[in-house]
Amino acid sequence: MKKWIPIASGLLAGFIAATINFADFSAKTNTEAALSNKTDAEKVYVPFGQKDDYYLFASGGHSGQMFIYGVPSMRKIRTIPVFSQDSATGYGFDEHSKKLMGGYTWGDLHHPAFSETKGDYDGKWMFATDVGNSRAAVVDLETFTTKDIINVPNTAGPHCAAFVTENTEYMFLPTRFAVPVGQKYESLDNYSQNYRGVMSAVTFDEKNVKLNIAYQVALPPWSYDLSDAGKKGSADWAVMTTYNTEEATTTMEVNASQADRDYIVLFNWKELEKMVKDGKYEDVDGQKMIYPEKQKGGIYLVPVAKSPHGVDVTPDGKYFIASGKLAPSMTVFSFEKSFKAVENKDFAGERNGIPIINYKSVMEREVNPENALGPLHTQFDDKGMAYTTMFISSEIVKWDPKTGKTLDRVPVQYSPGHSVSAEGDTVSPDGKWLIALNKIAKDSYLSVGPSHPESMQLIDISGKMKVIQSAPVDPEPHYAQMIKADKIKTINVYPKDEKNKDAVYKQNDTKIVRKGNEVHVYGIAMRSRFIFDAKAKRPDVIEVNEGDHVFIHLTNIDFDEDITHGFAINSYDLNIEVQPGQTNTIEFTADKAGTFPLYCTNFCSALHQEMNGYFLVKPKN
Ligand code: CUK
Ligand code: CUA
Repeated sequence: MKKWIPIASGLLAGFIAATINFADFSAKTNTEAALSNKTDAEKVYVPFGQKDDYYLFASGGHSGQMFIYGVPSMRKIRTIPVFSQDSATGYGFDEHSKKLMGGYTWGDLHHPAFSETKGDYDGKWMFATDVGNSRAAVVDLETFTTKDIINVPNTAGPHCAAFVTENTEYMFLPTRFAVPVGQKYESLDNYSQNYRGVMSAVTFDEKNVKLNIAYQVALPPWSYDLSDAGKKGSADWAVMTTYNTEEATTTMEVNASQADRDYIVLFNWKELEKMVKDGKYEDVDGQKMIYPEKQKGGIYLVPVAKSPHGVDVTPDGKYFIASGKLAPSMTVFSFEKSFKAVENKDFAGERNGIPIINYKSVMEREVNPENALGPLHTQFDDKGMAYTTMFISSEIVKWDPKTGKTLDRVPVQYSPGHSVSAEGDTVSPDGKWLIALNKIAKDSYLSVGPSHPESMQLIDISGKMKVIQSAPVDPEPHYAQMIKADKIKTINVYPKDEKNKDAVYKQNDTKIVRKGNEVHVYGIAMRSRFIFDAKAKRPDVIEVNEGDHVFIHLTNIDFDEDITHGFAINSYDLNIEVQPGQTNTIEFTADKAGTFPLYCTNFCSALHQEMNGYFLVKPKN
């Protein structure tokens, strides 16, 4: 226990020390790079015509997007806009995505999570949450597009999420910042009484592609940091770390690190589900809210070294491992012992009405690799070995959760947050690659000024750990998941949807319909022209009156892979795309009179440059 204290009080010193260390590491890694032999190069070389073995889905942090890379080449393949506008794809401009974004322009995407079947990634859906504006999203992996976004009420930054249960029954969204229920005004003097750290249980309706909030839990007003769902024998349970159990309301850096202990919240979601079924909740603004101080039996606290960050469940579902952040240790806890402690009411009092499990009864071991500082997150290989990122000492430490023995370590450049291993969050990780998601890329790439990109370093973990490739990445890879490429089944073109009233597939069906001051254009995009009204003198011209409310429904009738068309109106700040076979709608008010060229933004044929027309807005008088 004593070991935790000196590091905790010296966090700042630790960060400074880490900065000083950069220089030595740099020299060492450069020499290593110079010596890197052909075998390493061959390992990451994916010749033209061949494809990568894995997809990497990396969080885009405050870019609000998700980045897709191929592994092992580390080539970037795609950006999927999720919470932020993206003019490259027209995301946030067309009606569907504009509605999804709910009036927000940006997001802070932290933890991507694949849908799972029996604890294995099934390659169908990808979930993510937005810490910036408290939302949750689902991405369809047939098209790599965002399909639904919901706002999560009573929550201020669902940072912990998203981690899904074994069969995607739920993802749990605990809050990073405690707020009063309903986010109503409340003096911070009443923080402990009136603020709450609400966790939401979100379900996914696959048939209707809708995210829903099943219920919420009004946890104590603490910060919830990371979570993970149980597996196999612990599948009904989930864990999450807390900090600021001090309930500090200012100068958090100091005040939220006072107590020696914080907690891991251990909860049984089957029990919570039952409470909801039995009506053991309160209706709060239409949400089913469970108050743990009133409804006992589903939620427990496990003491842990102060201010833990990550908590990760081992692939066999037997242990959960908390990382110290301020303490140089990883603590391994036993699920089985926890269940026993719950059964025997082996408690050491309670906090806010929630029983505290006896630390000694459930703690399996505290692991302190020599001079390893700032453990944050842990991943696993096919043999159940753990790989923990050390933020302050800038390295990955491989160790055995069953013995606590350090097996290997490798320096990374620098300050890794998460790392991700191939199929790393499943019940059967592949044991092939580990990617360090580094916060600092200093000395890694050509300079682009005072601010650098982040870096992702590919580590071969098949033998002794070795960094063999590195790729720059935009802010900010908080987390990523890596899936076997053959699990993802994309579609080539959007199928015809005869039921879609906005879609037009034949040139002669194109038309412009006026109803009062509303104008509906049913148009077609094809190589290499727009047709808005085939019967008109100029089929590629839209003419409206100033003040008209305009809807342009556009269908791409090139049912041909990769023939995407864009649609932009010059000086009107509008841009959407239609992928092969897709119909998209853009809605706006023609509030500027004048002559505005419209054109295809996506290079689609030799005559792409000719794919244009005019948007004419007749002035009012
Ligand atoms: S957090 Cu960024 S390093 Cu959002 Cu998963 Cu730990
Ligand atoms: Cu269509 Cu360029």
